[in-house]
Amino acid sequence: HTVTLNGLTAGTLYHYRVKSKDAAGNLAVSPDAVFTTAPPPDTTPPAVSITTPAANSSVSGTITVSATAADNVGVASVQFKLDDVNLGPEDTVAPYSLSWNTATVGNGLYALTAVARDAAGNTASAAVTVTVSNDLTPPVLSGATASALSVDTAAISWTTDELADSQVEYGLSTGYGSASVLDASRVTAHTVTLNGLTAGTLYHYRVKSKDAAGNLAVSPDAVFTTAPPPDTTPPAVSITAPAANSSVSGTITVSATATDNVSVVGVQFKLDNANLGAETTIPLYTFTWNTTTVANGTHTLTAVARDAAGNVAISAPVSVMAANGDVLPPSMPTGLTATAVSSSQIFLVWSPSTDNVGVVGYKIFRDGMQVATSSTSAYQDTGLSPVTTYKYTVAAFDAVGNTSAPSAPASATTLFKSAQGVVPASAGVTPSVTIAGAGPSTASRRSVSAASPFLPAGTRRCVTAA
Ligand SMILES: [Ca+2]
Ligand SMILES: [Ca+2]
Ligand SMILES: [Ca+2]
Ligand SMILES: [Ca+2]
Repeated sequence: HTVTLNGLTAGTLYHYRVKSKDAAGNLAVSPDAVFTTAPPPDTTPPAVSITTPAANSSVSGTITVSATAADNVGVASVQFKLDDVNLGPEDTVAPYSLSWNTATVGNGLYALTAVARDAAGNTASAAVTVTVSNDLTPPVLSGATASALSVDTAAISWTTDELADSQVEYGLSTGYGSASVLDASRVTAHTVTLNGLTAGTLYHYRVKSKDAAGNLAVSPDAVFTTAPPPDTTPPAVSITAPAANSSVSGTITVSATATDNVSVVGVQFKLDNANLGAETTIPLYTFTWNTTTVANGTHTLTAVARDAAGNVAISAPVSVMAANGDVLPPSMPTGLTATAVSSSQIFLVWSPSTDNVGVVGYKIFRDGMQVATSSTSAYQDTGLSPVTTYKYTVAAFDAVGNTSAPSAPASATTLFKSAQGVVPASAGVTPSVTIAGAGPSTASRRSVSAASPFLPAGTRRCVTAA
């Protein structure tokens, strides 16, 4: 038996029972049973809206396109479209989104659409208009220069008209071969320091900057030269005038020649190791020397040349003889002492004088009258009278007769005259000595009057007369 029921209400629980009657009219009725009609068909489309990007916004680079969608039954998928062309696959799982690299299309206006579909095939769409505005222009590089050069470093600077990263390629040729580490920070004033360069070497370089959109600009080739290696070679210097061992007087020109592998900065003349004037910095290196300012005699001239790196060289010494007229007297002798050493001799000694040229000797004055000269700072005056006081002064003189002031006076009194004689050793004899001579000479010894024979030579007795 099959009976089709029509005109039922959708999605409704129905009770039913079936009945059958045989040919004899016997009726059978089933127990109650139920069925539910199929639910009513989904005819309600989903609701959909684009959450990003905002309508009428400007977009660039890679962005996220996202939408929300809802349905009375269930959203089956969301399909994004760009100007009615599918953009990526259908998204069947919320949240509905898509990563879109806007650089894959040209700049301009686009319609972004999200189409939501339910399982019944109902669809709905929402659209926003966006402007794709990607940076398609590389930075403009300008002012690439190399500065702050040292023996092994260089600073490369340049500017860009927009924010961009920094890198420098460099090498010994336009093939470069080396590159600085990419500085990814985006700036408009770029500086890259190159290290580990070779001194005194020409380098080729070019600078590179990439904007945020990846547009790369590369400068033309340029060059720089690192600073030369440090100068460790001292100058060479020699005195060209005056000639060695020459005699100089008055005002003369001292001159030197100096050379250096780089350059001579200055030459300092020296006299006896003391600076002679200021350093001269301009070739020819000369100094005007007034030789009368130094003592006559031998002096040593040297010249010290200096380069910019501080290397110095000293010339071979040149000896010269200063020979100017001497008008300066020696200094006054001091410390004069007078000591009587006998009845006829007084010993003088004093501190030596000094002179610009040299002390030749000393004049000895006794009681105001010059009585002698001495080449040393001592003198023994002789031939004096016993027990007599003498006053002395001394004055120093140089080779041309310049004489110092006289020293402070010193006085001494000669001793009593003494005689050496022989006294007999006989008991009971009273010795008698007659003072008849001066000094312990043989003659005076002989002149001692005594009643005894002369003693053998070398035997001495001294008797002082009272
Ligand atoms: Ca629906
Ligand atoms: Ca750009
Ligand atoms: Ca040098
Ligand atoms: Ca003198």
